[in-house]
Amino acid sequence: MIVKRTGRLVVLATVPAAVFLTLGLSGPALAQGGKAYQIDLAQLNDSGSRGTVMLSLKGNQLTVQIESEGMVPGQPSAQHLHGSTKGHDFHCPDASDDTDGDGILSNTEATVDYGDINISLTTSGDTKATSGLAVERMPVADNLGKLSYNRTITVGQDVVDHIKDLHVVQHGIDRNNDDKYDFDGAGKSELDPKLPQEATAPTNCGEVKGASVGSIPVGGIETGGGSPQRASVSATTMTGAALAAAAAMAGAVAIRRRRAALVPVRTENTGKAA
Ligand SMILES: [Cu+2]
Repeated sequence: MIVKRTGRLVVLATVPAAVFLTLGLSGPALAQGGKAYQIDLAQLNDSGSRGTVMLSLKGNQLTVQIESEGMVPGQPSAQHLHGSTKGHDFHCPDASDDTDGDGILSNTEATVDYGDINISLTTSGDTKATSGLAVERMPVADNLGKLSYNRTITVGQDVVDHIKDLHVVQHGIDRNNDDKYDFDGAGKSELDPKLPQEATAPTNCGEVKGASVGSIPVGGIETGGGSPQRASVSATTMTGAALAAAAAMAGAVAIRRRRAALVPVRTENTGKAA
C-alpha cells in the first residue's frame, strides 16, 4: 500500500513524445493541443498479464490504446475504465481485497477499490457501462496471449475533467492453465452462476500515472479511512450490467469454447498462474 501511494504522487501529467515512440504509437495520439496519459497495467490474481495504456484526449475525443500480454489466448477480455467522475477516490486493488479468502480476487471484491464501470472499452457499438460484459464486442487475445486495442470515443465533459480518476481494468484469468475460461479453474462467477469466474475476474489494473496530482477528487481523497464510503459504492452497477448481458455472455462462452478448441495449446505452460 505504501509503495502504491508513493507511486501515485509521481507527477507525469503529460507523457513525453518519446514514450509514444518507444511504444510505436503513431501521430494521432499526439493530436495538437491534446493531452495524453500513460497507464501501466499490473497483474491481479497472479495472472501474469501486464500491459501499457495510452489515454489521449483532444477535446471530448478520447483515444484509448492498449497493448497487453499474458492474456488468455484466443479469449475475449472484458475491459473497462473503472472509477468515478464525481469526486470519489478509487484505486487498483491488490490481493488483500480477496475478502472471502478463496484465493480469487473477484470483480465484486475488486470493485470496492476500483469502482464501478464508467466506460466499457468495446471494439464497436456503444461504450456504456451496461456493455460491460458484451464480450462479443471485446478484444480477443491472439494465440500468444497478446491483445491490442485502439479506439477513439466521444466522452462526456465529466470524463475529460476526471480522466485521472479512472483506471483501466481487463478481465479474464486462466487459473488451471487450459487456455480457456471454464468452471474447473475457479468455479462460478459471483456475477452470474452461468459464467465461469475465470471470465469475469480481473486480470490486471492500472492507474493514470500521477493520478492524484492536479485532479483531487472532491470530497473523496481527503476523507481518510474511506472504506465505508467505498463500500457504499458497491458492485451493484456491475452486477446489473452482468445480469443485462448474461444471455449474450452465455452464448459467447459457447462460441469461445468452440473457438478455443481450434487454438493450438500453448507450448509454454509455466504454471505460474496456478
Ligand atoms: Cu472492468
